[in-house]
Amino acid sequence: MFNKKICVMGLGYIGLPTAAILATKGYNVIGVDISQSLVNTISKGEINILEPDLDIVVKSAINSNKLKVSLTPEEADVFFISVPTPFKESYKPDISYIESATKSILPYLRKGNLVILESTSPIGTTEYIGELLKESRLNIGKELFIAHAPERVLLGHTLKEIIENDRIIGGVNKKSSEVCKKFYNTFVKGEIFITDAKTAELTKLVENSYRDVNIAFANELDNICSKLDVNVWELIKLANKHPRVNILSPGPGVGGHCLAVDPWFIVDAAKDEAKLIKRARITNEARPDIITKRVLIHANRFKKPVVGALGISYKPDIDDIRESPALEVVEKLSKLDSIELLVHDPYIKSHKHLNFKTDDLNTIIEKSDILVLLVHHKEYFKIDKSRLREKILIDTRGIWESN
Ligand code: SAJ
Repeated sequence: MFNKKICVMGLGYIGLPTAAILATKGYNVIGVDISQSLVNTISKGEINILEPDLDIVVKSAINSNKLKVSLTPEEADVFFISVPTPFKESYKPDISYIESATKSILPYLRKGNLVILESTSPIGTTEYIGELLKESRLNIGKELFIAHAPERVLLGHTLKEIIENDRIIGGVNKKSSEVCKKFYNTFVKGEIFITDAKTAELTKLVENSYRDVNIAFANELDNICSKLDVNVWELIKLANKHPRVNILSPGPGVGGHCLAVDPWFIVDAAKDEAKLIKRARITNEARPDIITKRVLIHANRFKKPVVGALGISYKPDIDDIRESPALEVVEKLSKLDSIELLVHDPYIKSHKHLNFKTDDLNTIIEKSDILVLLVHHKEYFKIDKSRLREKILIDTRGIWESN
């Protein structure tokens, strides 16, 4: 089995660690990406994202020659598609990256190949890949196996979760599911459950929508508590003492490329039915504005206050700013002439999309009249609270207010 060749299309947050893991398992892996600079970086054994131990695994995979990277695919036994699935205007899913990755592997397909779609996808995408791949003249489901195996990893825990998480596999037919399951069993320790392609697609979307709806509930509680002048952190802590209550944490909104995107795919597919899912998205999307207004209410009491914003990434201890609500708050604040804004993030010192520069944490704490905590990075837990006594604190993550 391990002398098989694997072609991984898309070397992002999922594709690269998957390619590196497969290479260290002994597979011959060719990793493909459309970005020349990314291909150059990885071919040197380096990486461009912050993910524990990924640098070590990629370096060893490249050095052992088991992982090669390229701009174009090659013939292989198994093809992975792990490219982004964003949305376009009006929250319509955009599967153009999947389409072009699928078309680009067409000339390399042979009898017995397995094509796996790992990207989170709108309902019907796996079947559609089957349609596109008919051009290979291979009999789909008999000579060419196609399955959706949605990724489930939590950034920051990627290497462990790729191997340990249970997986859902939905093939275009039963044989495709079985062939795919057999392959995953060679590197996944978690249990593997087989279903059809459509159910696998919806399962993945539902997992992230479930979390989004639950966070929306927590965010709504924060909106309510702010109106009623109740400490939301104490409220949630107390309510969670009930054996069947487990409320998540409010925050400045919901970021990342999953929770903030995937629920819209369900709304798009079942507009009239997915009412709660849509409402949750709207509630979470409104949060950056609500937090910005909270800052302004305090700022208006000063002539030109110094506002220190702590954290830019979409969640703690990563450098990912995709759909980051913290970044949205910072961007809104950076447009105001009535305040002087200072920004800090331990993982993001500068970024081509940011129109502000980041400052030193100590300077920010010293100079700020108002401190708004947007991301609960480890470093912020270490701030000496006596230094915060004179400041107005807007703690969107509850690290100062909860105790
Ligand atoms: N957040 C809150 N309150 C909470 C928990 C999270 O505001 O109580 C916010 C975070 O700050 C962040 C956002 O939600 O902005 C999303 O963070 P996350 O840690 O919940 O999830 P992701 O987006 O990093 O990863 C999710 C995971 N899905 C689920 O937990 C159901 C992961 O397993 C998926 O693989 C991933 O989406 C994906 O790629 O789909």
